[in-house]
This record gives sequence, structure tokens and C-alpha cells, in this order.
Amino acid sequence: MIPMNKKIMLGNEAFARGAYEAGVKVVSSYPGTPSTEVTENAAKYDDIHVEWAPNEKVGVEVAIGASIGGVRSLSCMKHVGLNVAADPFFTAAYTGVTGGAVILVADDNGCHSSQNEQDSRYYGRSAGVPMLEPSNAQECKDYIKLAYEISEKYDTVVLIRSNTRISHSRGLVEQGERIERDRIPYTKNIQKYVAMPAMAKKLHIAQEKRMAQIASDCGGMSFEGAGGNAQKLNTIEMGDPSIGIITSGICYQYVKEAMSDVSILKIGMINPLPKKLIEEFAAKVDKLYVIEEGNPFFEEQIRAMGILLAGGKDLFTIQGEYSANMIRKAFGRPVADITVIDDAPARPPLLCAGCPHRGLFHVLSKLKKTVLGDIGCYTLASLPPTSAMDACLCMGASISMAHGFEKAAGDSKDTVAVLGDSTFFHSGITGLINMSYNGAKGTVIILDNRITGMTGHQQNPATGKNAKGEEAPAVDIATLCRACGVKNIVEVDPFNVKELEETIKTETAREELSVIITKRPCALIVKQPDIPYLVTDKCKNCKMCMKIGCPAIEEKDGRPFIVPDRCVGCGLCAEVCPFDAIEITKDGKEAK
Ligand SMILES: Cc1ncc(C[n+]2csc(CCOP(=O)(O)OP(=O)(O)O)c2C)c(N)n1
Repeated sequence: MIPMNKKIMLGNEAFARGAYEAGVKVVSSYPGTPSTEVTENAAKYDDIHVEWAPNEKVGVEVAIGASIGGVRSLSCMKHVGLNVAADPFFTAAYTGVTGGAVILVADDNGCHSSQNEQDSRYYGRSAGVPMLEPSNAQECKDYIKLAYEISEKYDTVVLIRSNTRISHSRGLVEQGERIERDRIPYTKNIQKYVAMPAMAKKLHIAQEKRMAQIASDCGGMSFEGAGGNAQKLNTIEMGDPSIGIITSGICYQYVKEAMSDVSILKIGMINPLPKKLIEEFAAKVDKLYVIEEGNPFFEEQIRAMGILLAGGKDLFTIQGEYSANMIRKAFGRPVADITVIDDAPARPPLLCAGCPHRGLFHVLSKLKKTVLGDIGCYTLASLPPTSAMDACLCMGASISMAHGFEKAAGDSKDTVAVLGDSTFFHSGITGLINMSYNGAKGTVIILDNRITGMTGHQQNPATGKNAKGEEAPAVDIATLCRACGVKNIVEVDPFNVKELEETIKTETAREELSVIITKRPCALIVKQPDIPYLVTDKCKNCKMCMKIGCPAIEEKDGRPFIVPDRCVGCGLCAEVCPFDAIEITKDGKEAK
């Protein structure tokens, strides 16, 4: 039986618990897999003000403001989110904090749900802030608590680095009490908080000094682990001295599983590195290796210390995730027999049955438009059968790319920008302001499905609810576009295919900037009637219905067939059928 104060938690749930116990008062984040659940779980604690910011930059700025205001704060994001927040982050690394300030960044080794697999560890090093990396759920909780201690002791922002496996694995976590902390009274300090050149030069020197201090202290740093026991942050676990491995985070777990007999230096503070401890460990083992997913972040620094390594990235890849078997193979040890079910049917990512985005991409594909796209569920429309997206770079890029494309092509009639509601607020709006201000032509299509769909239904400024699910003011997208100077704004139901097609034809033909807002809630929030459609005898087998890429439509005996259990009754297939051959069933019986 699990004791009362212990709970099996997701890594991200444990981070939230740690923030709660540390007395955090403000959390401001933008969703992004694999970091999202930290903020969602923090929102369950009444004692914490938790909000979804429109983007990561705002999230970090709110957290820094709360820190200057004297309370502990947190901002969470995925790796690419830190690019967006890099501006406040780098300067906050100079100014330091009043209340403890922690930024949590979750990397996506293996690109499970991201556009790249950049290694965020370089951010800690290049901004000059301490960075911690836990290796299991208990450490997620313990390390974030320690991060607040370090933040306030050394007057610095602290970065916590997680990744998909740490954030999304579960483990037993011992829960403690929340320690309420009095707000640190605000005292004006222009030299510290106004980062103008004269102050920034001094702040930079101060920052270098504190990092040097942390570098000299980190070898012996400890934290309060489960059972209230003090544990070392960076630890040497001596085993067979013929092989020594320096590792951290999830790779520590893989090494323990693959080679429990070897000696390990487990690094908990990944920036700055504990030089003395590394030298001490190197002296104790015959052959020293570094095992780290991603770039040779440790390896290059350790080699630069003048320490001889027997192996690192020459044995392991920079791309993707590692595993215990990968390590066994690299060291010539027998690999464990793992049963891989390789005859499981492939499940390519698809827009859901009833997804409101589907109608739009059907029309764009039919009209052969060049689509400068963006990041959200709708990115899936780039795949067959619609293949209706030509480019996708980063959040918010669609509008600016469409503008640049028009400047190259000299015409905007065959081009549209497509992005979702959350993405529009995140960073699309600045591209629209740019187009409006620079007198651009072009058509921007905003897919307003009333939610941040791709990351699992987080609220956003247009949804009328906040991060705690309470009623909130809703920003009206059309009014906002008008205020940006756009004169032509049309709202349309993306399931009304004929009207949508006409609207796109009219708006793209204009010699002016226009915005089309497709309005229909995500199929997973507002249920369709759930009465399936049926292909009738009128079908001429043109297969137009199959071109919309609905997962409910299959080919059976050479003809389209609507799988009743998958059809949610949205009726898009009936809309696009040129022969009116698809009809709704009365109660679903005819289709069975
Ligand atoms: C800088 C950055 N932050 C966060 C993400 C994670 N992310 C991918 S799509 C998306 C939001 C999509 O929502 P929306 O634009 O409303 O489209 P929907 O998925 O609802 O169609 C988010 C937060 C990201 N890829 N990049």
C-alpha cells in the first residue's frame, strides 16, 4: 500500500507540487508539449495565481514582475518557447530576483511533438544562470524546491530543464506541506532593475561573480529529498572503476538500467558544471565516458577542462532519444530481449472526425492556393490527401511568410496565410500589424475553433475562460483585426463549404489586405449530433468524399464507406459530394 503522503505522479505533476510546497504565488506560462501539465496541475492549487499568457515572452515577464514584487514565481514552456522568451530571459539573468524566479523548460528529444529538437541546455550556459535537471518524478519535486532556494540565495533566475520522458513518466513522490512565505517588501532599486547600458555593464560583472560562486559551491550542494534526507545534487556512485560514466536526467536512468555495475557521476546541476568533482571522478576511473542525449554539451566542456574521454558522441547520436539497449549495444553488452509488436496497424496523425479545419483545407486544396501555414492541429492538413500546406516554420510565422512571399511573387492572389486562434494571439498578430502598416495585399485566414486544440484544450484570450476555468473577458478577433487597420474582415462557418469557397475567391481577388475568420468550435468540445452519415446508391464512386481525409471514411470493396462508429455526423462529406449521394441516417440503424 502507498503511504498517505506518497502519490504516483507524472513528472509534470511533481513539478507543480514542488512549486506549491515552495510557496510559489504566481505561475504564468504558455502551453507546449511536454511542459503543459505543470501549469495545468498548478492551476488546481487555490493558493497559486495561475494564468495562461498569450505567449512565453509574456509568461516570463509576468514571472519576473512577480519576483520584483517580492513573491516566488514560475514560468513554464517547451524548448522552442524559450526562444520566444529569450529576450526577457537573458536580461533577467543580469538583474537577478527579489522573490525566487524559476523558468522551467521541457525539451523534446526525438521530436515527438515539435518542429525541432533543440538542446535548451545551451540557454543556461549562454545566459549565465544555474540550471538543474531531475532524473525522476521525486527529483522533479525536490529540484524545483531547491531551485527557489538557489534563486534567492544567489540572487539569480534558475532554469529547470526537463524533457518528454522526465515530464511524462510517473513515479512515487513524497508530498510535503506548503511553506507560506511573506512577500518580500518592495524597495526601489534602479541600479538592479533598470537594465540600461551603464547599469547593465555592472550587472554583467555581478552575474559573472555569482556564477563563479555557484560553480565553486555546486560540487557540494545538497537538497532535501524523500524522508527529509539531505542528498547531494551532483553525486558519485562508485562501482566497477574500469568504466566511469558522466550523465544526467533520463540518461542516468538508462545507464543504471543498462550497466548498474559501472561507476557513475550523476549531474543534477547541469550549469555550471562541477569541475572539481568531474576531475575527482576522472581520477578514480580507468575509462571515462559521457552519455547525454542531444548535443555534446557536457562532452565539449569536459574535454575543454583537459580531461581525457574514452567516448561520447563518437558512440552515440545527437538525434533522438536513447535507451538502455542503445547503451548496452555501444558497450558491447548483451541487449535485453524486448518484444516489439511490429504488426500493429500504422496510425498516421490525422485531423479528427468532425474537425472544423477540414472544410477549409478541402477548399484551399481545390482552389490550389499556396498556403503559408502555422503550428496547430491544422498543420496536419499538410499531409495527404489534402496536402494543403506549403510551409510551416514556427508559431506565428504564417502571416509574415505570406507577406514576404507576396513581395517575392509580386502578387498575393494565389497565396493565403493560415493560423489558429491561439497562434494568432501568440505571435501572429504582429505579422498582421506589419502587413497593415506596410500597406500589404493578401489574405489571412484565422481558424477560430474556440480553444488551443493541439496541446490539449487550454483556454486562450478568445475563449472566455481563464486557466482555472473561470469566466474571463473574451477578446474578439474580428474587432482586434479591425483595430490593426484591416478593412475587409469576413466571418464564415468552415462547414458551409460553398460560402467558404466563395469567400476565399472574393477575398484573394482583392487588391487589399483581408482577414477571413472561420468560426466553429473544436469537434472535441462541442459534440456533433453523433448520428452517422451513409453513402447511398446514388454514389457514382467519384471518391470526392475521400479527398477530405476524414478518418471515418474508408474504401470498402472499391467504394467509399462511412464507418458508423467513427462518424460524428458533421456532414462535411455530404457537403462536398457532387451527387448528393451521402445522407444522414435517421438513427444510425441504416448504416450498420
Ligand atoms: C513557441 C511555441 N510555443 C508552443 C508551441 C506548442 N504549440 C503547438 S501548436 C500550439 C497552439 C495551437 O493552437 P491554435 O493555434 O489555437 O490551433 P489549434 O490546434 O486549436 O487548431 C501550441 C501551443 C510551439 N510549437 N511553439
